[in-house]
Amino acid sequence: MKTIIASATLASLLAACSPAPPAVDQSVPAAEAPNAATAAIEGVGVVTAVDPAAGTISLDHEAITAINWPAMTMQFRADDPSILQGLAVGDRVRFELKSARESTIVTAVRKQ
Ligand SMILES: [Cu+2]
Repeated sequence: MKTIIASATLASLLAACSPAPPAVDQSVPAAEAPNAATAAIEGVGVVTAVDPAAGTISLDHEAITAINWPAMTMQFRADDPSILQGLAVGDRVRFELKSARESTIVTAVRKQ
């Protein structure tokens, strides 16, 4: 009797464990997949302007291949303005962008 119950249970488990293959959306390039879009991105550059009160910092940054950016000078907004305290024009920094989608927001800026 036990054997019969076990067999029936196994059969129902097998029936339940036949998932369809995961759908792969070929229209979304790897670089724009959700994970890539929300992952933090690092860059390095030199501070060309910083305004902790306004929460903005301009950086002459090197190329950021993760998001296909060439080297350029541009302004970023600090996720938390307090991370800009202690930084000065001319400082060489390593910084972290919030994500590929929110690429003009820096979440960390550290002197090198
Ligand atoms: Cu840029």
